Amino acid sequence: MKNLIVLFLSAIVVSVGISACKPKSMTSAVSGDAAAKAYVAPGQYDQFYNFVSGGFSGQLSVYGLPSGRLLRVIPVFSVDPEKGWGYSEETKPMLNTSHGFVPWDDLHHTEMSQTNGEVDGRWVFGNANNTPRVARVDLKTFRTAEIIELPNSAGNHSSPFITENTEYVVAGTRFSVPADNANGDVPINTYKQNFKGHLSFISVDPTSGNMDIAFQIRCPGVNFDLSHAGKGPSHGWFFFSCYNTEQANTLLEVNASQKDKDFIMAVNWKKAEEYVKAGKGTKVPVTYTINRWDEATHSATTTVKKEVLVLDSKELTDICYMMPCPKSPHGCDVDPSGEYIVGSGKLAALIPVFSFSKMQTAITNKEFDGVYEGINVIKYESALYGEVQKPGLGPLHTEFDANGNAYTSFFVSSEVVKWNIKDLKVLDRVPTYYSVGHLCVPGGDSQKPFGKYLIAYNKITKDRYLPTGPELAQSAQLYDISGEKMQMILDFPTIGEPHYAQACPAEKVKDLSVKIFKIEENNHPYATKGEKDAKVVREGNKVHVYMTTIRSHFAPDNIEGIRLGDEVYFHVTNLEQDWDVPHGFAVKGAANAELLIMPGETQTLKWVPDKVGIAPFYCTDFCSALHQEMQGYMRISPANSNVPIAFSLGQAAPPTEEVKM
Ligand code: RUQ
Ligand code: CUA
Repeated sequence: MKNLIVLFLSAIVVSVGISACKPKSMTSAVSGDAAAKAYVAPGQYDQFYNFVSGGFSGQLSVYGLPSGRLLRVIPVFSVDPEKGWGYSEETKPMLNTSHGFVPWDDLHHTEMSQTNGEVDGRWVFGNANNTPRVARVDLKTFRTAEIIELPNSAGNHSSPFITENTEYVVAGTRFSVPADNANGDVPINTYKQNFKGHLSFISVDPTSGNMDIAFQIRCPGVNFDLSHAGKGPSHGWFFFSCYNTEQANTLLEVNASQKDKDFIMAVNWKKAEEYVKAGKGTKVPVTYTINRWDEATHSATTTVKKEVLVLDSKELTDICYMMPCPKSPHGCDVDPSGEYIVGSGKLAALIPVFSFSKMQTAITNKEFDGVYEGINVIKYESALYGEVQKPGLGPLHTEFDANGNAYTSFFVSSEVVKWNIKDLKVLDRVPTYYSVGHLCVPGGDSQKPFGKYLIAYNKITKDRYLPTGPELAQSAQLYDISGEKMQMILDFPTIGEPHYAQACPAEKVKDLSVKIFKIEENNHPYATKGEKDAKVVREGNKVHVYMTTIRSHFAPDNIEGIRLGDEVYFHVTNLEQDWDVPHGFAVKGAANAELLIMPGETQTLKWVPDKVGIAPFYCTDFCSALHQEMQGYMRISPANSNVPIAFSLGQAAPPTEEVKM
């Protein structure tokens, strides 16, 4: 058996090699007619926003479709010196975890909030695959508004998928590990006894969007890979693909590929809610953080939580059910009707499509095929609607259009295959360049797909662009899917590694986009609302600079009286009330990044001077014809100096006594 698997795996490796060379059909070139479909004239807006996960960049990038224009990179889990994210005092708390400040993560999936099963354009969620977290990005500001950590978890991959009214965002642990309150100092080969897989159901406040963990479900020690919520008739259920049901703890590429079938776990979360209400959960001591951005104070705060409510799938046996799914399922996708659940087995030669209604009947009639670690396993045939035969090699992910069609990506055979959900017949196939992972159709995992385009996010780029040394940007490919046949119309590079993405019509987002922060609503404790209030205040060895910016100067721009050993906090308020006039702020030698301060906002840069002398500072963002003049000086004296604090603007030099500006 093992040999067979090795053979099969090496066959895959060989075929990857082949497909990654030159495609057989060279009809890949985007023809003039096709290119016109992706052309958006200068000054014209795109029709869709596309929110693309950045993978190991930890960020989220925003593209316009169909042009493929990169509109913005939103920092989420990784520090971003360009925007001061994780460098300014206000943003640092956003990256706090129970491990302290964590400056990086691996964002795999994005999911937009929904109302009545339709993308509503309010928020985009993202998952952290390393230090398990979920982020919420506010689409009014295109900023990360909240990051919540997940206890009892390690690697959060099957996330951040949501229910049809954004009641919950889910997260299932990718690595099973001992629970946080259990003794984790155990031999790794006691995996089967000691390792557990927890699912988190994160509630989302419908008004504020604030997240918290409503409850967790303790599950067997498998690897949860991907998930999707039921919709319409299956609303109330969630589906998770599981691999490593062998519960191997080493050489998973072989040891977790032993079984013919792993599982898709169906979770009745409405039932779980009932158990929570009935007091069936256990409060378990844990530590996790919730970091929230406050738009009024332009600052983040961290709350440390000490407890989580856990339901046990072994005791409450009607919450979770296993559906056997061929060969290491990856994608787990629910069609717009909510009736069909598509499992994509990475090593399977077919695509199983499960029927929600058949699954319900099977549960009622107890058509089970044994029990897996206390969880009933539904008979494969009892839950199966049918199989798509010979679709391609290495199916990964499926998206849907509004016309009853499914689109599945095939990593090994580098193609996208369109098939009909009802009769399971393959309708069309197009090559991708190369080795496609996720797909995205605007609204393609909601009840109301907008269709029109499909984007393939590829893992291997090879010869698609001009060479840039050993490292190449990953590629995305845009297909027009409005006709019967898919047609590639654009090929564009991405930031980091794109995994899942979301897209929606521009109208859902663009008119709500904030242009400035109103200065009178700025409640930052160190805000300076006019130049006359600018000042420098010493408090022990801390020096607070209340600074303002407006085209094209800082107030104050000459500062004296700073000493070695001081910590200097520049609280910079941008007084502009005009769209697209940020000012930047940077200090020579600061072990820090720049600040980029939006109109009406206050941000703080901490600077610890390390040398006696003069340190210049300047505006980093070209804001006016006299941007280059937007600069200033600080004088740093020895630790024992008695040069008093002084500051000025528009005077030749500050007198060495306190001055009024
Ligand atoms: S993954 S290529 Cu979503 Cu991390 Cu499938
Ligand atoms: Cu302000 Cu350049």
